[in-house]
Amino acid sequence: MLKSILVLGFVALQMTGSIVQAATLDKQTIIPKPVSVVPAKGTFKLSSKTAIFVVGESAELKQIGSFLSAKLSPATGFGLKVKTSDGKKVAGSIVLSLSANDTQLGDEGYQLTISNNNVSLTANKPAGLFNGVQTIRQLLPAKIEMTTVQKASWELPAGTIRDYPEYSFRGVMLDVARHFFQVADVKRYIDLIAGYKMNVMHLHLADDQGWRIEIKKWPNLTTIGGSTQVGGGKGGFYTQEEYKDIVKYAAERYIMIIPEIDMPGHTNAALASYPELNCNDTATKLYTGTEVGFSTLCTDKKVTYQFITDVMSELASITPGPYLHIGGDESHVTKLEDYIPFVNKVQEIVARTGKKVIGWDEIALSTLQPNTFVQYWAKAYNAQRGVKQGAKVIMSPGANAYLDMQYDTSTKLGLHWAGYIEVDKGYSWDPATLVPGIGKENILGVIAPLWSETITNMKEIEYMVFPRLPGYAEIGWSSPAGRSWSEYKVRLGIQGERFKALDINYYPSKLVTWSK
Ligand code: TNX
Repeated sequence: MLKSILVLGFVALQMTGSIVQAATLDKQTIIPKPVSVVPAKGTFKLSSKTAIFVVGESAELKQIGSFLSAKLSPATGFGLKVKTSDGKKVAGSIVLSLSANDTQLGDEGYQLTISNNNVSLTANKPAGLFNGVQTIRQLLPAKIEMTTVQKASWELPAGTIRDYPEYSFRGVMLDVARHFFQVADVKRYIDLIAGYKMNVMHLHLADDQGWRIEIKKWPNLTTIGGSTQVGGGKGGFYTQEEYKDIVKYAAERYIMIIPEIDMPGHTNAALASYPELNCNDTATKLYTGTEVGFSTLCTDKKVTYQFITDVMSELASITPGPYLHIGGDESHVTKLEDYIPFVNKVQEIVARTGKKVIGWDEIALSTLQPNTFVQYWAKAYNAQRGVKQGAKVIMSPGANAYLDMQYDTSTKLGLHWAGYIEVDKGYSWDPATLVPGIGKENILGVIAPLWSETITNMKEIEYMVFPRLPGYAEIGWSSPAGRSWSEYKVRLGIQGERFKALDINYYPSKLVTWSK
């Protein structure tokens, strides 16, 4: 009798949480799923004595150490110090170091080794260490993401993770043109994608409804073109200083910003700002509706190309990344015989800035330069045509990866022209087999776009983005051989606690059992 009470009591204790040992490393629910996980006995326990050591004198490594400390300190209350080490293991610490060339890990991979005494994170490059830091966050209880001191047992299960991405491009696009979003919102979005090891944020900076980036030689673009948005609200724009601040914030999280100026269509904001960009020399009216495909730059005017040269040069000068995105989609009122030479000329203009061109799949109708990239969103035929010209493809298929598509018929925000994308549909596709004739070797990576015709604030962004975003991160990072919806949805459900801790307004899809 007494014995069975004791046994029951023990079982109950096991179930109450705080005294339960963390599940072994191979039972962890990391997203994106790592390449290899080998569990070992024991756990590493964070304490007020734990320090973060970076090996060698490197400002960049110290910054990654500080990032980790800033993530772990608020909830634990431990105030983890970042120190420099000569490489000798210091008991009870987390050690970040760059290793000799571990070719399998590439530029973004890492190895994380956890024992009772130490956590050792190694990588070839700082980006790999930063990715490993995201894994450390996910190995701790979800409360680690909270900003006030929490009670929990801060343990990392022992073992070794070796991990590296399937694709080098993994990210999101945010449309800041239809509705404008403040710098603080863009930064929050950057933080959220960084946690899932994404490394690209594509900003759609100009469309019919608004021009959102300061161009010093063409000031009306922002004073007039940036003055409104869908629905007639006041719009807004980023000064070049603000844009540089976004770029820097992203770079500190190993995220590249790709700026897009859409042309020759989707240009009403520019056409309303400068009469000379119109074939009839008359400025258009500002536009606050949501139609697409009605505007075009005047493709046979000299001033048009002067304008593009100035815009692209200024954009290149504030963008350290190698890409400028020229849009090129839905130019329904540009004749094909004008569109093709236009795109060819714009490729030359961008080449003169030293950058590489990305454009939506329609640009494959033109003659692509060797360094031009095609972003597939709608027409397989266009993307295939790009590949036949030797271009690499970025996968953003509307029917699979558009974050503005509604989840189902009950979703209030968003659109459904490409169909409904429930969380399972968003997850269950493979970039390398989606389009005939386009294989892994032709693909740079995956970008999930959020168009903002119906999206007006950060909480709405979060609702459309979560919980689909971790799925896109996993499609970009993890091998398709190890992916299945039935296994993934369990891991996703457990992320629900993290979404809560991060105060993310996510869509609680009924297809997933969300842990509270
Ligand atoms: C199509 S995707 C567009 C955008 C719209 C989006 C809405 C693409 C290259 N063009 O202009 O915002 O659909 O889902």
